[in-house]
Amino acid sequence: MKKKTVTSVAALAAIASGLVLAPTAFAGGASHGDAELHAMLSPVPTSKVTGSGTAMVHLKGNQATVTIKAQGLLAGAPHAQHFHIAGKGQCPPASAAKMHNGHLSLNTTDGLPFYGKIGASLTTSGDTGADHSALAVERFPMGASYTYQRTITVDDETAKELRAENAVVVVHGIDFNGNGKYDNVLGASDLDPKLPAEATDPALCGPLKMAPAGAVAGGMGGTQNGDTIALSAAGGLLAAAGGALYLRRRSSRQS
Ligand SMILES: [Cu+2]
Repeated sequence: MKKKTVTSVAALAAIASGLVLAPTAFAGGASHGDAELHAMLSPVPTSKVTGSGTAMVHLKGNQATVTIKAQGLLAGAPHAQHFHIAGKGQCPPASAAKMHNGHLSLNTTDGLPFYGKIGASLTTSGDTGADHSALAVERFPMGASYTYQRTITVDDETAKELRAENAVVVVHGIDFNGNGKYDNVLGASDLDPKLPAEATDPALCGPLKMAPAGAVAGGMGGTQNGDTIALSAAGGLLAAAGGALYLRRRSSRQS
């Protein structure tokens, strides 16, 4: 009996590994249709940020409906936020930090090799371009916690990078020394010498990945688990199981 159990487990593993391959190929072929992307936002290493967040993007052509929920940020301060593109589609590791004004920290430039350049500025109103609105501090969300939702038009390169899962959501603005405001503890900003580095250093970061097919209606989160994606994308047979797994993880994360 025991041997038979082992065989069954091996068979299941073989099936599961086959399922992992199929949706990967499928995702790679989607180039023009609607895309649903999710990201879990985590603190950037060395930032002293303890917050978190989620991002969801529904992309239809070049129209991106963006929902970002963030918490645990510096209160009473604006938080620049962008799609970063054309890097490695990753958030920077602690090893990317450098000494800034005598403190090991990670400024926006330090992270560029990982998350890439700005593709779109996720402002609350007006222009969303990478060039003119990257630091439009009066048009970014304010406060420790916020929910941002806006439909914007992204350029062709950003749309392509979103579909290629090579876009990263970065929320900026940290309080490295915990004094409740942006100051010059880390020197001047690498992006604008008129601003303190704390105002522009990356705080939260999350790579945008295609949402599990069965989880689109469920909303936020849950894209970092390859097995969840595999189960959901496998189609009718396993859709229910994938959805249950997704919801269970979702609720366990929130508790
Ligand atoms: Cu940014």
